[in-house]
Amino acid sequence: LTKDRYPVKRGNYAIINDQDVAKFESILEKHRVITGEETQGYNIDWIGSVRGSSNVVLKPKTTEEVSEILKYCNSRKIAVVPQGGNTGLVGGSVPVFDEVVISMSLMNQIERIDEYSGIVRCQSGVVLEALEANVREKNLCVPLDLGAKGSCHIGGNVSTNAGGLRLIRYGNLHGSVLGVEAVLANGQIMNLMSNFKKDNTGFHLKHLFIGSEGSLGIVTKLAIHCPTAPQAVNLAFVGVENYQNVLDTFLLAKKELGEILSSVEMIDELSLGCSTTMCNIQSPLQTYPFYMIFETSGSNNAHDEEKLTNFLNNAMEKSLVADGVVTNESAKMKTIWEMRERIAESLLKMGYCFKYDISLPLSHFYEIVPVLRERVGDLAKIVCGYGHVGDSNLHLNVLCDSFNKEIYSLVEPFVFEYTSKLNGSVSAEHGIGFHKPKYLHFSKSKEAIDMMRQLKTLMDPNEILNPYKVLPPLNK
Ligand code: FAD
Ligand code: 2HG
Ligand code: ZN
Repeated sequence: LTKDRYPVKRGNYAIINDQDVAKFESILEKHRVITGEETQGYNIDWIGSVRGSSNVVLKPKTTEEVSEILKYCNSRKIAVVPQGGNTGLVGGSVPVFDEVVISMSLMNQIERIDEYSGIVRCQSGVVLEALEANVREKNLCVPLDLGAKGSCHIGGNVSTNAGGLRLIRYGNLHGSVLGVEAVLANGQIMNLMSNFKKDNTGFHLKHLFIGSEGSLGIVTKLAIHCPTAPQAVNLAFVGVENYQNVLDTFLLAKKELGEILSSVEMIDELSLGCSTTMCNIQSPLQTYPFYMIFETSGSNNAHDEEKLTNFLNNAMEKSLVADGVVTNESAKMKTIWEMRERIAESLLKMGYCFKYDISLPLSHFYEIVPVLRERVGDLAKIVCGYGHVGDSNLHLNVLCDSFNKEIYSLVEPFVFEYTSKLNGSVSAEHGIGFHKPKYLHFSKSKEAIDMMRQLKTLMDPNEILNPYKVLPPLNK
């Protein structure tokens, strides 16, 4: 499967033998060394785009165990892949060949929630939704929310610098994560934890681990600033006739909702059709070419509700919005969010999906969807676009019955070239993983890639950490 799609050669790594397994069993308890049939699920990614053949999954509980494992693997030149909730969308979380999987799922302890400062310290394997539930008890919220929250780990989020639905409000994790603890390839523990927002003590090394997708170290702990949970949340779901109106409605929202705006999403007609049909959800609106979600989070419900209602009325008066609803009823808000958050799952249920996650200037944001639709013609079932328009991040999806080489060659590298010509980013939030190393140069200069490689050599000279991912092969 993999060989056919991506011709890569297995690196010169050791092949696991019985002594290696015995060593792992001596570091961990025996039942935390998984071999054989049970390793299957750890070998395939969420979208079914990469299938490895690893026979060993390790489940450490402590930083020291991770350190022991890596020290040994480095000495034997055994390749490893760190795995969080395995919800990554770029094939980065699974082995390509027989790399040992280091699953972080048992490193799920929350160490401290400080309700005064909002600073939370935890291990990296805490599931995002569980972290959210725990901090809510102290009237805080995690500054990150995404459709995969029920499975993804906060450590996986940090390692991919995940964006999600509220980045417009809380910024990205380079701002919210105050410190990390990470284990380097040689087993050395890097304590870069901090309990403060302000800590300008030389180089901010933690940033190397935020978004480096397990290629420089394994994140074992982190400190994250959690803001106070909003007392009032309101949602508007609107139908829009054309993309220019999407842009102008966004502008109006920023002007009229300013400080309480917490999410701005856009969904095109085909994308919404997928989630409503596949997940059997009844949309509160008729069919429109575009839909937008505006969420406000504030501290006074009457004030926020009034503002959001006025915004909708104004947008309708200006003929920017064709129809819309405003709600703060939790069941109704849940339905609206489900229509948005379950698009990825719905597309997956319908066939094989080529996924592109690009940053584009807003003036050209949606153009690529009809362009690509035209380019692939009847070969694809659906070409659709949706995403975090408030952050200039488009999710472009090309759905077909199964992996199809002809479509593949029509969309890649076309999408990346198109993006690059507009000075966009070939990966807005999902990362580079296994799918995109050869396209990195469309968004990064040669000098930047060279420095990335030097850092990799410094921190992981044997290249045991997540090989075949992130960095382009040397001969490219
Ligand atoms: P995994 O998928 O297990 O791993 C992702 C990468 O991080 C891999 O390279 C892995 O090796 C590395 N890694 C994982 N844990 C560690 C660790 N502790 N130390 C070092 N490296 C590690 N992403 C967004 O940015 N925004 C979204 O809105 C969004 N929505 C999604 C919705 C759905 C339904 C799905 C399935 C995915 C979505 N994603 C989104 C992508 C994905 O959820 C995120 O990339 C998420 O952050 C991955 O977390 P994870 O724990 O599943 O990591
Ligand atoms: C989202 O925002 C995710 O829903 C997934 O980032 C995007 O599947 C996609 O293309
Ligand atoms: Zn997204």
